[in-house]
Amino acid sequence: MKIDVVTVFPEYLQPLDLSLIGRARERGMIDLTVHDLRRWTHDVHHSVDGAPAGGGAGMVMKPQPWGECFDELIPEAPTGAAGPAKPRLLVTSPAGRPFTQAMAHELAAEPWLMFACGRYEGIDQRVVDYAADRMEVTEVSIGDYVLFGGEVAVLAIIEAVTRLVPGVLGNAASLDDESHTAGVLEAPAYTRPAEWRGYEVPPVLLSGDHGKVDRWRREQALLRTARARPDLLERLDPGSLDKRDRLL
Ligand code: 6GU
Repeated sequence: MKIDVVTVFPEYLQPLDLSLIGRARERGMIDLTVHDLRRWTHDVHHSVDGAPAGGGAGMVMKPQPWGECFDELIPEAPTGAAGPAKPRLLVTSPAGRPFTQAMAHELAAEPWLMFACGRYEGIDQRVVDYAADRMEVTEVSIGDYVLFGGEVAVLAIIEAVTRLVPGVLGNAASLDDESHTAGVLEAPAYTRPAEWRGYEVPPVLLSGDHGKVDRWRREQALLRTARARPDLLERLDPGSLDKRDRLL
């Protein structure tokens, strides 16, 4: 998978050199490049923003550097070489479509993702409209709160997406029952020792009875979901319920 990130703060994306994503990049499974938007400015101050049309507080990212960035990074016509002609463009915005595990799966199937990190009061809307006439564009948000800019959102999205790319995660089985894949949250986890500061690992987990362990985990998962995310239980597909599930 090819990933480009365009930002005015490339240093913000340094964590992508670390850990599992760094390893996936070294192994060639993820081809990720971070670009400084100021590379496509021409004035001495490398300015990327301007006052909002119509007035108001804050600054808006101006279209010119974004346009020249797209011109350079995205070929106008297929070159005939291998690889996709156009990326799927993700523009970060608190006004975007909510990012979910389902969208992570959708993005993990794309051959080329490009992230445009919005800063200040956002990017001039014509950048989005221009791109949408030429490629698939999704404005995306990671939750109902406001960040200074999209960089942290892009870190979260890239982490959620790349761990679904085959070969990136060491143990693919850990993708199966995790929180949000099954529509309910995961049961709590424990490890050794069996007793710690007077707190015990639930004895069923040490019983060796896999059937009982599965049933306990299922009940804990439903209980946890009812407490922390009742909205998820309401949206649960009745077909995913087991006849032994007792909904509280
Ligand atoms: Cl993607 N960007 C910004 N600036 N704030 C956000 C967000 C994105 N998602 C939630 N809040």
